[in-house]
Amino acid sequence: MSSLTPETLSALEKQSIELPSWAFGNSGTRFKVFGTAGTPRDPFEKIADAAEVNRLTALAPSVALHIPWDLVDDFSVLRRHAEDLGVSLGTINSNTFQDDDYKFGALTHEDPRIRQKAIDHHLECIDVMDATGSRDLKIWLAEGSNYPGQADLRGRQDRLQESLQKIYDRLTGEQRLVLEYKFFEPAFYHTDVPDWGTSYAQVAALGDRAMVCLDTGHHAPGTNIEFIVMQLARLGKLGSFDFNSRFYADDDLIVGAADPFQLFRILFEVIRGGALNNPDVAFMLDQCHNVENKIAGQIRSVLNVQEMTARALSVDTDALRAAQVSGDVLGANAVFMDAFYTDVRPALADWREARGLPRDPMAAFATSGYQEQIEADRVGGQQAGWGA
Ligand code: PSV
Ligand code: MN
Repeated sequence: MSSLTPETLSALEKQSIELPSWAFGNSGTRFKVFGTAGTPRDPFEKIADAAEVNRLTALAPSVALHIPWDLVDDFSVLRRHAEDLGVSLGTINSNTFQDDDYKFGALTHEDPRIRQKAIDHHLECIDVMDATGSRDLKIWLAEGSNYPGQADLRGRQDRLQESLQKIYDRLTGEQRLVLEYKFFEPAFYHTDVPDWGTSYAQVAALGDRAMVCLDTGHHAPGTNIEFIVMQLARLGKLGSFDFNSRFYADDDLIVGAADPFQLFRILFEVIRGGALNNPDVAFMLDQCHNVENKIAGQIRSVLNVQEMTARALSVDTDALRAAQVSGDVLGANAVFMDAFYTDVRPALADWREARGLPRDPMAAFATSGYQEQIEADRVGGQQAGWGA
């Protein structure tokens, strides 16, 4: 007997989490990027690995691309390749953090030539979106300064608005712009989009199809992230999530690994705010697997999100509400914690089996032979990674 209600199972069946193409490439720290056997050499192979995650979990039907890392001659070919493997091409991520011209900023730069170059890059990303059928352009900016007095904070904010407006004006149809924030790194004194409020102010000035992207790893320790989720959902500006975990800074570790209870609390507010399975809110991973197997790391990640969603859906909201209204502090907390502590894993395994999926997708991947096959096949060429 499943401990999950039919309503919970029907919500879980609709859940989808987009995978980042860069999760399948090599990554590391500023000290070392480790190569691993079987790592994709091009976007086609990255998509094949992402499709394997989806085949075993039915949770990850789309793949986000990063430009220029994932540039190909003909995106209609890449799109067909993805569709043949049962996945689609998702969010397009721009990159203004790997060019010498952007040392002092891109969309905020003092020099109009460099600003225009950065704007043009985003317009090219929208051309890619036209070809891939992607809806969202996700912008994360590495811009800021390291020393007090180094930069004109106000001028940069104004230029950012102007640049974003030019990008936004190029969007057509259903296309959207989602602006990510991050409180520091690579700039350490000030960052031009450091928090949800700044992202909100910038996108609100653009229009309805500009939204905020909340990367769970981009907050100071102790930040109540679920409060931000609630507020953005309430304001209708929660465009997307980048899920990951952090222990110290922007670690890009497996979602739910550092603090599963935080993930539970975030998903509770997602559900409360009507954002679960809401087409206006994209759920993505933004992770790098430096030392663990990349495909298994992505499988573990989507399963963690699924598991915490199942727990958050299990909160007895009537009992919670009654306790809240009557001022029963500990009663309300107990209702909340009961759901968090409920082990839904056996029920999820039964449910997967009933749908023709592996009970344990991690074990299924380990015995599938897929990893051995890509290690044998992917010999030679240059493994994908930062800048590749
Ligand atoms: C850098 O912090 C980052 O992880 C951002 O979160 C972006 O989403 C990602 O890189 C891809 O550009
Ligand atoms: Mn991110």
